[in-house]
Amino acid sequence: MSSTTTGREAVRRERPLPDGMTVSDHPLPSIGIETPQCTGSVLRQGAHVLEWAPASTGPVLWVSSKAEFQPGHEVRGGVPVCFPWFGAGVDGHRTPSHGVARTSTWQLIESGMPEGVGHLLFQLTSSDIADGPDPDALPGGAAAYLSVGMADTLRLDLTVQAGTEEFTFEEALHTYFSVGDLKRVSVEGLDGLDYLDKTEGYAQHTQDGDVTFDGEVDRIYEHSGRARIVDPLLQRTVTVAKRNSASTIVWNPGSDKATSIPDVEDAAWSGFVCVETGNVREHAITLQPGESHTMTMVVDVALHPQAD
Ligand code: TA6
Repeated sequence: MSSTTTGREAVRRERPLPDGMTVSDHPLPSIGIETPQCTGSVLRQGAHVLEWAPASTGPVLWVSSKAEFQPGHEVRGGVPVCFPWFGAGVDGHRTPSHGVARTSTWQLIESGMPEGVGHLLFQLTSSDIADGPDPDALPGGAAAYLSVGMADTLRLDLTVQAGTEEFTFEEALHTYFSVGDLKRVSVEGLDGLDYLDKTEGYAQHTQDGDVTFDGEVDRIYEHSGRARIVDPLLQRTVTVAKRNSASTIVWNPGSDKATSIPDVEDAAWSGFVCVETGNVREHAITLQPGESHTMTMVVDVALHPQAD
């Protein structure tokens, strides 16, 4: 494939897409999905689910109005894939932040509409990161696969396969959820759990009750179950279920820090919350040659119309 192949040509050359899926080059090479139950879009760069809107609830994911859609630049919103490290990595010195996967172009290796579910499977190998900031980030021929299943639920499976060498990695699906007004939102399911508070140098605390938001929240919870984002203004509860994930990261910059984030409108901080499915820090995964690991996230939305 010539280096000048555009996203549209690349996707066409890889395989014809099923009805309901369309290729676009703007703002970045992406695949639009329309099923009987939802619409959505996925960027080739980062195998990055950008939009997901069930017909019954409307958009569930948040994308910054100032998101930068440039090749090799992280996109603020949707579901960035953090891999093979989270933040600055376990040693605190890795760059770019959150790893090389989210700014690399993954290969589309499967697409379909099984039983009306929009399905895409992407692959990331060493050749896909060779021209990036850390060409050695996938040792021994390791590879990653992201399976996307879009319907009235959103299912993502991130599978990592070790190659010929032992491979230790962190991972997270850094999901940005739209909310009506974060000051009125609570996150349930984390009560009584220990967490590391990044705003306090990773000091350890125990969650007392539901998570509420008054200022910056940046916490890594010891959590392998479900979390629920209860949104009274949008009159809905978003449930984030998962498998093979020991870390739940909850993040919002708050009003003060939001002003220092160039691709977030100052006032936009109250319109989203990140509830991230991951395995980070002491829950980094180590695979022996030939082993693989799959982390799964399943999101669904329940409406609860109520007198506001
Ligand atoms: O998910 C929490 C976090 O690690 C925060 O510390 C904050 O840095 C956020 O990710 C955003 O990271 P990004 O690299 O997307 O700006």
